[in-house]
Amino acid sequence: MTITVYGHSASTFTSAIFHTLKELGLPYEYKQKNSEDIKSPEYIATKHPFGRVPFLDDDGFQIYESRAIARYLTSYYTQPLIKMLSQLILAKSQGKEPDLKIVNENREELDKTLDIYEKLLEGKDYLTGEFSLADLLHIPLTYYAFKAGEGDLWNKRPNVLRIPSHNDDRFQIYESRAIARYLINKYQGTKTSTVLIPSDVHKAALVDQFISVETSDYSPHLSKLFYQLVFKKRHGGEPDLKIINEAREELGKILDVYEKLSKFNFL
Ligand SMILES: N[C@@H](CCC(=O)N[C@@H](CS)C(=O)NCC(=O)O)C(=O)O
Repeated sequence: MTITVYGHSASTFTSAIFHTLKELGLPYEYKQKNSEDIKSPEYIATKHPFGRVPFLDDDGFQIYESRAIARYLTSYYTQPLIKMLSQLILAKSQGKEPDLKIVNENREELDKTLDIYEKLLEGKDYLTGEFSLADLLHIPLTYYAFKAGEGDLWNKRPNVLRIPSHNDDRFQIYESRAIARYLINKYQGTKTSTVLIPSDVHKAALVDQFISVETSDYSPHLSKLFYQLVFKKRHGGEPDLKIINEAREELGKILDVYEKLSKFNFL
């Protein structure tokens, strides 16, 4: 397993990846990239189409957007859990017999990962010391693991047992994207067959990547246009042409990159 991070030491986005890797205890190689490197046609064509850092290569799997990278790295925890639960919950709910080989292999994998977590969580209640998105992302799957009768994996480790999880009766959450993700994690596959976040770790990471692009590059400019052209007008205000033109210009640049990315019908 070779994880390579392309980044810059002064980049806060890159340091988010360093912290994630350190917390997860994962070894990695680092390549420092300066502002010229990341604007080179080669870097834009083969790594990051927006010409930025950080960028991550995990044994050939490539991904950009720091939040998506961080979430992808935490899937080292969720992957064996997903595979185990796909047998214990999903297969059962479809009237199939769970494949015990898959269950056992992934339980073993998870056991090793939870040993690392047990050490990481020594002397603290949460992964970074305070409750954060990192802990939140662990909640839905861990909750299901307890429901599937696999609670012993957590119960035998006093530090790991503090990962919030086992009861979402009073679970409350805000922020639209986090709510959507929680609902998908909890209900995907139970009501319809539409898959919004694929279980394949690479496909899921790429969905994250584009959710992050949407959050940081696409929606902010579009929101400004919407506010000026629709909301303000509706409430009798005068749209600000300077804001409209700036937002239009910025959005145009982003859509130019999308235009190049659109090989398929969907992102
Ligand atoms: N939303 C991106 C932001 C990445 C970003 O803006 N990185 C900066 C360095 S801190 C960069 O590469 N800037 C060069 C540029 O935008 O031209 C992420 O989270 O990865």
